[in-house]
Amino acid sequence: MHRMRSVVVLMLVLPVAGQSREGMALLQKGKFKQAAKVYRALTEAHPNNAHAWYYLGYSLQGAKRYHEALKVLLKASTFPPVAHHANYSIACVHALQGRREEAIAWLAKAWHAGYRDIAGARRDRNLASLRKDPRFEALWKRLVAELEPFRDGTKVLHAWMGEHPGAQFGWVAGNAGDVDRDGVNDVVVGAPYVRVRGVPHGKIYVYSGKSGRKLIEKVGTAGEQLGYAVDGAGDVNGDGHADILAGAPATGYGPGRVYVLSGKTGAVLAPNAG
Ligand SMILES: [Ca+2]
Ligand SMILES: [Ca+2]
Repeated sequence: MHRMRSVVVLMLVLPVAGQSREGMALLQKGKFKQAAKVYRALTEAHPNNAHAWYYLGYSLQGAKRYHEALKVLLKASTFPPVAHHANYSIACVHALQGRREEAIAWLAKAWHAGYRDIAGARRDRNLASLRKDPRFEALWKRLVAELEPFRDGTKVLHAWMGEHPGAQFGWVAGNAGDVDRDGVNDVVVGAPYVRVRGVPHGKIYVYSGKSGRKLIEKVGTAGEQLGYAVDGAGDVNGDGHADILAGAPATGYGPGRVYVLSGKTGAVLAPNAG
């Protein structure tokens, strides 16, 4: 696994202004129209705020105001930090309106801007209209094949993407050991800036090394930034399932913790307060 970054790096990833607490809270409640108002005001006050543009587009999409959503998302897609999310959302809007060709073209753009969550795209209800289109699977196959020349001798077996911009999914990743006892080691990933009502709870994910399927997800408590460090713990409780170590430094919110989580259930086996 990667070692913890220095404090200097940490400061660079502290809260993004575009992620308004009020807007986030509204989005989490599915109140897309109200969220759109909040983000509209934010884009007016800060026209270069990439995240505000993206969340405005996302809110409009949620509110089914597709025409406006497209305009805003096209603007958001010009900002590199959110381009992959914006392009993906544009694909969703096209797919929702039955424009499959455009949707597939924008999925390719999302990929080239850094989008990698093929499993998420396959599940996404917004893309349901594409699932029976042979071009949908052919696209992923072609794009994954394109990656290979960039990595000498390395084949991409699985690629996952975070759920929220700014959540720092992939800040750390490590070998979890064989969590589900299928004979193949699994992968643990931290996303320490997953926010709940604007507060960084953090989250960890465990994925099957064999299928890429998500095996475990666990959100931290308020402020603790779970997933700032992750690693395999070995089989701590002797049940045959490899267990997980997860650090939660709670910078600025209180004492940190290190958790040992059951690989079988995701339950906390041992919390150690710092
Ligand atoms: Ca496994
Ligand atoms: Ca175990």
